[in-house]
Amino acid sequence: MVVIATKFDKLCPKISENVAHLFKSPKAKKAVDAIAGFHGVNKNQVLPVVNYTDEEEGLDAKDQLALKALNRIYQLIEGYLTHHPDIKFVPDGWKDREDALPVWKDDVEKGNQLSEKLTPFDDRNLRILLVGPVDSGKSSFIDSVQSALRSKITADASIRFARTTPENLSSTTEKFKLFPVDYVDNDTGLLRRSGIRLGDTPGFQEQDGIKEDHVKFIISGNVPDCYKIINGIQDTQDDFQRNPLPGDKIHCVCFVFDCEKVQKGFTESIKTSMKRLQQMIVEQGCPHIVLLTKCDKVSNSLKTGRRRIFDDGNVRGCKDRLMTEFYFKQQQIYPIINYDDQNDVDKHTDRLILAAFFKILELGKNHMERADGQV
Ligand SMILES: Nc1nc2c(ncn2[C@@H]2O[C@H](COP(=O)(O)OP(=O)(O)OP(=O)(O)O)[C@@H](O)[C@H]2O)c(=O)[nH]1
Ligand SMILES: [Mg+2]
Repeated sequence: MVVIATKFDKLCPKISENVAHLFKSPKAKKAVDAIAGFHGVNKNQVLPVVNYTDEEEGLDAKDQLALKALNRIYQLIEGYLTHHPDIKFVPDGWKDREDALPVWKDDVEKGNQLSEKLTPFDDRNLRILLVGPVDSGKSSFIDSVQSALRSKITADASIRFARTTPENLSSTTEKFKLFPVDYVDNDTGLLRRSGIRLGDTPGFQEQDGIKEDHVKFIISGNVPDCYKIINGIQDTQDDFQRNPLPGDKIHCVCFVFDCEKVQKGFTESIKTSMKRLQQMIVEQGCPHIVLLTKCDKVSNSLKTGRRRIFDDGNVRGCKDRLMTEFYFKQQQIYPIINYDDQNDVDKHTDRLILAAFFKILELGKNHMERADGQV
C-alpha cells in the first residue's frame, strides 16, 4: 500500500521554486510522519505530491514529485513480483479488440463486406434472440443493425416514449417479435431481404413480465411471431407450437446489458434471473454473446466520439463486472453504442454494431450447421 499525500505546497510554499525544500521542511516531515502513523505504513510509503490545478504550463517541482511517487509505486510492485514469482501479467487482449473491428475505406467497400457476410443467409433462416433487463437497449440494437446495414437511420423496433418511473420499470416491448434483416443489394442498390430474423423480447423487470421459462419456449421454437408474452405463455394456449420445426428454433442468443446499470449494480432479482437464463441457454447448447450498450452514458469522450471504446476505463470496468458477476468470457462481450437520436449513421458507431452482428452471424451459422449435421 502507498499513500498519496496531496497539497504539500500549502505546508511548504517554497516547494514551487525547488522540490528540495520539501525534504528540509519540518512541517512537511511532521505531516509525513502523521500520515504514516495514521495509515500504519512505513514513512517511505507516503508519497508527497502537489497536483496540477489551474496551471497552464508544467512545473518542474510538481513533475518531479509525481514522477518520484510513480517510481516508488513501480519499485514496490517490482519488489512484490520478485517475491511472488507465481503472479504473471498477461495482456488480456481487450485493447487489441479495437484493431479487430471491421474496416472499410468507402461505401463500396462497406457494401462488398456486407454482401459477403449476408448473402450466405439469403436462403437460410437464422434466428437471433435478444434478451436482458428492461430498458437495456434490445429493441434499439435491432434498429441499429438495420441502420448500419442500410446506411440510414431506421426505427422499427424501438418505441419512443418518456418513461415516467425510472425505478420499477415495465418493459416497453410486450411481444416476442421477429424482425427481418434487410441489406442493400450490391448490384441493384435496392433493399434485399435476408433469411436472418432478429427476435425482440420484453425486458426482465423487478416484478411480473417475462420469465426464464418463456425464453426457453422461444428458444425451442414453441412461440410464434408476435406472441404477446407480457402476460405469460401457457403450453395449453391455441397458438403455442407444440411441435416446432427446426427452423423455428433460435440459433444465437444476445444478452443485452446497459453500462449505466452495470455500473450501478443490479438488484438480486435481476441478477438471479440473468444467471438462470444463462444456465438454461448453456444447457440448451445455444451459443450466446453479450452486448454492452449505452457506453456513451458512462464516458465523456464517448458521448461525442466513438473511437477507442476499448481504451475507456469505465467501459472496461463494466466489462470486468460482467465477467466476475456472470462469468461471461471477455471475448463474448461486445461494447456498443446504439443509434439513439442521431440523424445519420457514422462509421465508428457502425463498426462497433457490425462487429457484434458479424460475430452473431458466425456463431449462429456454426450452430445451425451443427444442428443440420453438416459438421
Ligand atoms: N445514450 C444511449 N441511449 C440508448 C442506447 N441504447 C438504447 N438507448 C435508449 O435507452 C432507452 C431504452 O432502449 P430500448 O431499445 O427501448 O430498450 P429495451 O431493452 O428494448 O427496453 P424494453 O423493451 O422496455 O425492455 C431508449 O430511450 C433508447 O433510446 C445507447 O447505446 N446509448
Ligand atoms: Mg424493447
